[in-house]
Amino acid sequence: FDLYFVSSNDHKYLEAKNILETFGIKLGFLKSDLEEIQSNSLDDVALRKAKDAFFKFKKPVIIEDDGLFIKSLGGFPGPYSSYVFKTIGNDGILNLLRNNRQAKFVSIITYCDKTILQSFDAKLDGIISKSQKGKGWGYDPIFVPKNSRKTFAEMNEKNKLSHRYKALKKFSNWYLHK
Ligand code: ITT
Ligand code: NA
Repeated sequence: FDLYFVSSNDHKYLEAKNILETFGIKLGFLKSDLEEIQSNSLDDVALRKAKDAFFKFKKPVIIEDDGLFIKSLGGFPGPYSSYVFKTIGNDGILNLLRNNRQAKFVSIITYCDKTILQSFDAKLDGIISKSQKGKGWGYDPIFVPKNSRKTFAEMNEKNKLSHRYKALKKFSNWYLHK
């Protein structure tokens, strides 16, 4: 492989691999738990993760940092999405919400090699469903993207419209012409 995805999360890798395949890019996997700095900025977390990943493996890498931002909760869990999922989980989130259910998913893809450090971000607006629907990983059973009636977990076309798809599309345009 010319390019590797460094992450502890198999689901993220499999989706990224499938998405990049559609752009003609083959993506290897280096499964690794990168230490995440505590920061209110997803960008800072992503830059740091990418530098650590390159330093560790000395190969061209991309990493991804995601966050689910819920409007009525002031953007919570945002940069703490991973921790919040592991602690209160989807039921915990559902218990915090009332009428305003607006949310967005943000993805930052950061590329790092010997000379380049470059980020690509994208967001996808949506709402948090009233209950968990469908079988999926992470927040998929509670996130309903804009213009859809299904949660990510219930749909087949997630990889054609997700926050991950949008950020990887930007990355591909750059990577293939770099
Ligand atoms: P890394 O090792 O790559 O950091 P992670 O699972 O910790 O893996 P993030 O910090 O980027 O990944 O993700 C924040 C949280 O958001 C995490 O709990 C994920 O399960 C969840 N998440 C990210 N993308 C998602 C998606 O497409 N669908 C559902 N949940 C998602
Ligand atoms: Na993480």
